[in-house]
Amino acid sequence: MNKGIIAELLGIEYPVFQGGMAWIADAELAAAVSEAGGLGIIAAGNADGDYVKAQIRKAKELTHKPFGVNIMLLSPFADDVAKIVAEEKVKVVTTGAGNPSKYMKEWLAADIKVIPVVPSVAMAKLAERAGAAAVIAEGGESGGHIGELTTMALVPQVCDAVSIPVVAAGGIADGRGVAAALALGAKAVQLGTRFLVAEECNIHENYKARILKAGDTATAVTGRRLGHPVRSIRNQFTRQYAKIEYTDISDDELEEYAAGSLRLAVQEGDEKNGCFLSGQIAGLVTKKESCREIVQSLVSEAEKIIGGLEQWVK
Ligand code: TUI
Repeated sequence: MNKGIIAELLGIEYPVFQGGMAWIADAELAAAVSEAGGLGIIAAGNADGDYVKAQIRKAKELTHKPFGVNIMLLSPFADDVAKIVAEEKVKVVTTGAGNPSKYMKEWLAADIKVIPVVPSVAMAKLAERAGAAAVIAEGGESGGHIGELTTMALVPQVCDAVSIPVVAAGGIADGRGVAAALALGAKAVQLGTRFLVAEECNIHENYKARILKAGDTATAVTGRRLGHPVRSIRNQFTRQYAKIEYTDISDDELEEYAAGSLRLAVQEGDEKNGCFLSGQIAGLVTKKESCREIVQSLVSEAEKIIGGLEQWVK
């Protein structure tokens, strides 16, 4: 079945991306999503080049289907990782938390499809001019580092502003969200929170339990003062951060307070001091499933609502 312009462009079966979640999206998760017909994405996060290279090699062993690598542009290792994805001839690179322009030439020369996350129309236009194959318009309902606009407002405005395909992200966790995104003009979707509880997602069980019991108002945003707002599940970490954020604490001390909190959540399951990144849609995520079940149910639910996907994503 022809699943449209994005699937064709990337050689995948369904227009469903798994978000490149820092510390979380490893080769096993990415390969499982790609094997299920979506686009699995390894997160480079703040990891060094050796780690990312090893994850790429592992994913190549686990699947022959296309997968991507997400480069978090605030990482001190972004330059190294940018080189490695070109050397390893990764099919798709997504970027987050910044402007990837300085790497575009090298990536395009390596025949990589570059798909930046954009929080605004201006960034989407910039990405298109720089040679992006598509853009991911991510609304502030997402977990992790977020922009100002909501998915509902951002996606149609980006769709009207660029002629490359748009992938919608933020606040999508089931077939209704997929159908809504396509109705706004997107040609594909990216989900993070729903994949957190996938059987193939190697995070601490406490993290999965947090997501499974989260309701609609479970998340909060920290880090606005430093210019890097981050959405995560409310807990002692977010409450303490909120308490000190607008005191006379220095930027360095504030940064120091948050340093390591994501690792504590993902690897230690530290309910008090961990930063459990999550989107606002966590309330819809109520059961553990395989990546295959997740991808299949997203597609079949969306098809029930809007008919065959093909006519929406062509
Ligand atoms: O990048 C994400 N989500 C993330 S990155 C991350 S690790 C982190 N930890 C602490 C502080 C910051 C990051 C956890 N979650 N999503 C994609 C995304 N990109 N959302 C928003 C943006 C974005 C923001 C500004 C993209 C481009 C941009 O451009 C600004 C400019 O003008 O350069």
